[in-house]
Amino acid sequence: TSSPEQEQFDRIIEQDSRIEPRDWMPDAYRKALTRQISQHAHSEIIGMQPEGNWISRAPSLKRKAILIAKVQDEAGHGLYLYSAAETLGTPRSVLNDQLLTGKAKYSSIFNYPARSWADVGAIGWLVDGAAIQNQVPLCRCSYGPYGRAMVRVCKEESFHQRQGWEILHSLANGTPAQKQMAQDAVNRFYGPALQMFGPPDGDSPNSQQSMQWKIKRFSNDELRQRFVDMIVPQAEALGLTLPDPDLRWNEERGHYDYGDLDWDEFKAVLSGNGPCNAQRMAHRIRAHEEGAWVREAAAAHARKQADVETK
Ligand code: FAQ
Repeated sequence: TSSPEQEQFDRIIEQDSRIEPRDWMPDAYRKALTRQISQHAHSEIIGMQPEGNWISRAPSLKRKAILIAKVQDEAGHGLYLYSAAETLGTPRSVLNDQLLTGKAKYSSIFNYPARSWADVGAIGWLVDGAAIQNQVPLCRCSYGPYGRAMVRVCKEESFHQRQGWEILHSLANGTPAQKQMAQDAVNRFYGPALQMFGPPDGDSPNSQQSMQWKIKRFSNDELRQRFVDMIVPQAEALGLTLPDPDLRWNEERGHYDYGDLDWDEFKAVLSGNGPCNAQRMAHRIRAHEEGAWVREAAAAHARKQADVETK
């Protein structure tokens, strides 16, 4: 019962080749990608807020310059990803409306506050670290524009992770109060960072189909495990601990075992009841409204340019 188009699509997926914007694709594939890519874009944009909060209070000019560059990179990732999402046919204004009206999700992690300077370090190390772990396999995503966007994004995230690690390293080797600040930040961000990978596999409605389509290459739990395995030795190198009494090396599995995460908290955050959901949305809506004149000016400029070109 399969159409020639469907067969061609299946062949491309089977051969690990790429689907491009003008290729035929099943509606559900288009929809799944639009959902994931746009939510990824929204995450990058909302994700500027926790760290943006520290730009004016960074402890030195050098740290301020680095943080500005980092937050600007996130804006770039957001724009890049909106462009990739638009190639699937939904205009950016529609995707943006979905965010502003609360119909589209963004990553749970950005609903937590950045309370201290050490949090900026923990975000870089753990949040960007988790983002890389999740996004490196997305470089091989079956949809061309998304996979290609991820290549550059991952390079920049690697720099972000190192800057976060370096902030924590300085604090962990500073005064006892600074070390405590670093430990406190890690304690608060560890669980939420592990939840960035999404619900456990048994509770992940989209995974199976996404993996068949080679959008996702690994399951949520597989990537979470890789992340835990990566950060345990890094935490040791920092001289900090991870807040999980069940964390221990499992010789048989060749992985670290870790304790259950608070999935009730995750659900609460996803349904809008995290510590900063309301604040994040209010800020984004305000920024969008205050940016109206920029969009109008850009559109007027584009019209003028088009006029010049046709004359
Ligand atoms: N938060 O069936 P699954 C960054 C939703 S990195 C909120 O497992 P899927 C960099 C999920 O959307 C962060 N919602 O879904 C940065 C679905 O709901 P839906 C962004 C979550 O898609 C660093 C439902 O739960 N990265 O921004 C979360 O197969 C520092 C069921 O879940 C990406 O978006 C969550 N944590 O797997 C920026 C990566 N987890 O849509 C600034 C691309 C799940 O059906 C500063 N995305 N949900 O209504 C992905 O890899 C996947 O979409 C997953 C979820 C793994 C997030």
